[in-house]
This record gives sequence, structure tokens and C-alpha cells, in this order.
Amino acid sequence: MKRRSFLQTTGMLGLASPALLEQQATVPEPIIIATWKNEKGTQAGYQKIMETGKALDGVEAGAWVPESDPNETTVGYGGYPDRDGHVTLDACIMDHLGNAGSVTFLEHIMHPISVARAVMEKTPHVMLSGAGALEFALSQGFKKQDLLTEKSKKAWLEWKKQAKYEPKVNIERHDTIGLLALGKAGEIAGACSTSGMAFKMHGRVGDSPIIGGAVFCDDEVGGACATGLGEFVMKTLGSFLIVEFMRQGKSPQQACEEAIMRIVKRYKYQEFQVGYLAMNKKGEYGAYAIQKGFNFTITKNGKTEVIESASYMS
Ligand code: SD4
Repeated sequence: MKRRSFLQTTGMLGLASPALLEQQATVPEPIIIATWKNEKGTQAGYQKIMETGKALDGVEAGAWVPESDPNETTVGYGGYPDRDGHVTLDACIMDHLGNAGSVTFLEHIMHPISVARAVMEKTPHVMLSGAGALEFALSQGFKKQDLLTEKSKKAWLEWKKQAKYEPKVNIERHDTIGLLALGKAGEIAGACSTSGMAFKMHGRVGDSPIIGGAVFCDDEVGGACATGLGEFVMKTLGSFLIVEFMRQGKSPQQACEEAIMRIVKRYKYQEFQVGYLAMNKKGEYGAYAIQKGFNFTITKNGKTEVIESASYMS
């Protein structure tokens, strides 16, 4: 017997209300999507959702992969430092109940996403920053580590030879991971983790720890996440905007396009990249970017695919 007709039958026997049955019958398959080419991240996240059922566990596990990969130079360990040589990390996480946690300007901790989750689950706050975030992380048993690899140090020393004050985003090379997932109950969660813009000013914080900026989830609607020039994302509160567009009836694709247009209409966008990813509660997703070259990764039904995003500039 198919699941839907089984549910209908049991419903007729008075075991559950028709509304609940309809909801159960339309729960989509678990799915996880991530910005850029992050196959190992979405696979790890998907596997976690299969184990625990929870979207929140999935997005956290997905972020762990680039966070501990020394070759990913824009997330966690091996991330490019700021202009003074410090690797400073931003991350945030949000669940389907509207709970959120975030860390910013955090140094020495390999998995900032898990510190963000601990902020969400173990403190009355949403965001901890800098020395306070580190102190909290250490109190929670996280290990203090040197995150600057030889490779990233070399790149920084090379950059210092010219040391242009204004750090421009290289539109070809971003790996900040933003993730959205639907768990086994169809609930949504989102996460983001980054070392921020390479060679940024010391103390600079981007969109990645900003709830509503780099990540926003609303279990009535869906979720969105962002990558690219955080200043544009923050000025337009991109992920929140996308979720609100979806609430108004736009598809994830239309919502991402509208949010990019908001940037394009107002700012000098030509040399910068922003990429958005959105997913609704049906598991439909969309992506859009300012520049060509943005892609995203999806794992569903155990299969993983990297998809090129459409963009405003050709
Ligand atoms: C930031 N949004 O710090 C991040 C950078 C990024 O891919 O996404 N790079 O502004």
C-alpha cells in the first residue's frame, strides 16, 4: 500500500485529522543544498540527516567539512587571514523554531558553526563576538588551535607586498559555505561559516554571522543563504528578504532574482559577486548571482549534483 493511501485509510478510521494527514503525506524527501562546489559537505550533511533525522544536524555536519579542510582558504582552518595576519571567523545557524546562534570575529576555533550552535542552545543570546566568543568556546570544551596554515600565510605575505587597502572580492574564488536543509519531518534549518573576505581590515565582520543576512529560515516558508560580498548582503538583509519574497508567493528562483536586483539597482555591483540560494518547504530550490561563476551543490535521495547558477551579468 502506498504511503498516501495508507494515511488516507488510517485517517478514515479516525486515527488522525485530515489536515495532519495531508501534511504528513506531503513531507518532501530530506534534502541539503550548499553554496559553491561542496559535495563532501552536502554528503556529510545528508548522511547526518539520515542518521538523526534533523536538518539542524545536517547543516552543522555539512559546514564541518570545509571548516577543517586546510585547502579551503575561505572557511575555518586554512582560511586566509585579515590584513594583520589573524584568521577571524564568522558563522551562524538557525533552526525551524526560529532559534538562532552566531559567532563573529572568533579566532583559534576550527568549528565556529558548532560554537554558534552552542550559543543558540546554551545561552540566552544570539551572537557572541571576539574574545568573549573564544572564552565561551573554551568553556564548552572547544580546543584552541592555530588556524593559519603555511599556505595561507604565504598568500598573505605575498598580498602584503602591495597591500592594497581596499580588499576586493575575487569574483572567481569564494568558498564560504551556506547551507539549507529539510530534515525527515520536513523542517528547515540553515547555516553559514566563513573566514570572511581575504585580507579584510582587522575587526571587519561580514554578513555570515548575521541572522537574516547570510542565513534566514522560517518553517512556514523556507530558507535562504548567501555568499559573496557581505557588505551588499548586509545592506539589503538578503536572506530575510528572500524568505519574505517567498512568503508573498514567489518561487525560490524568483525570490533570489529579486534580491539580487535589489543590490543591482542600488549599488555599484559591477566588480563584486553575491550569490543567493533559497529553498521552500516543498524542497524546491533556486539560485541567482550577480556574476557568472556561482554554483551550488545539492544532495537528495543519496545523489549529489553541482549546478551552475544563473546570473545577472553574462
Ligand atoms: C563575507 N560573505 O565575509 C562573506 C565572504 C564570502 O565567499 O561569502 N565569500 O563577506
